[in-house]
Amino acid sequence: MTDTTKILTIQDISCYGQCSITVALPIVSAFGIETAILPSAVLSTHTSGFSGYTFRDLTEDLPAIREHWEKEEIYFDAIYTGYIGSIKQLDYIKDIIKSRLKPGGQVFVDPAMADNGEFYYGFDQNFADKMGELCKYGDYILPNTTEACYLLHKPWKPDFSKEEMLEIANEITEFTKKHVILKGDTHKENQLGMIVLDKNDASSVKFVYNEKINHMSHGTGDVFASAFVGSTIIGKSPASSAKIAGEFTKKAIEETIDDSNHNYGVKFEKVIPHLQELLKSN
Ligand code: PXL
Repeated sequence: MTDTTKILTIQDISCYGQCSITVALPIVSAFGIETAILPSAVLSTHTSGFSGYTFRDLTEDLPAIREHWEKEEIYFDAIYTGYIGSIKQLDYIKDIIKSRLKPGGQVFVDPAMADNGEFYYGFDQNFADKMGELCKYGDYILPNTTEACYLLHKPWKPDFSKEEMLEIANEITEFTKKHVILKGDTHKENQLGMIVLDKNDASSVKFVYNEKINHMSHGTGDVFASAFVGSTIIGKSPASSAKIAGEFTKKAIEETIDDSNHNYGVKFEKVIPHLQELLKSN
């Protein structure tokens, strides 16, 4: 990373609810990285646990924003995508990557579309198949097991064995240029794990674990992905970044767990002041 490293994140703005851009912008910025945003949609809240939310689709703004950035010669060192508002945007995002990513720049794709065996509201297999095409532009992909199973057209279950996780991680390499971070390994008691691997290096496979907190929270995938992107860009290895992001997310859940009124997201803001300690010890 240099003083001028710039990243672009493309995901929705959920005005209330601690997810997507309202998580990515503060977390990636906390790593000292200049962070530009491209909102894929504006919603009054996120779609998990709220009803009657507004949804302003910004699909047709994407090419117009790209064209303006082309005129201004604005480029990015990395592009990080999350929740995407429509199928058409997936093609527009490929155009943005081709046009605005600096040579040698890195792409992070979090195929945020499903969890716990189900699609988020509004997504389906057709979307997942198109998302798979965007994933193939990724130097890093960060699916949970539900998203991986939809990408692979495989049945999902809440608990996969270590061998099954490895099989999914290997199969999902079809959808990345290089790295896989497969989240949601539950085979070890009281631990939440992930598999981190580089598809071009058979010896790179690592299981990374964090203590499991038994609490269902929204937005944790976005907190994890944002902390992973920040750590990777400042130069940490994929396995260290996964550990740091896992610890960051675990601490955010711990900050939230005793507040029964706070079930829509996690209090990641309380963890930002501890980021430097996390970086030093990993
Ligand atoms: O955290 C993923 C996410 C992002 N954006 C919106 C969502 C969700 C999950 O439900 O609804 C709008």
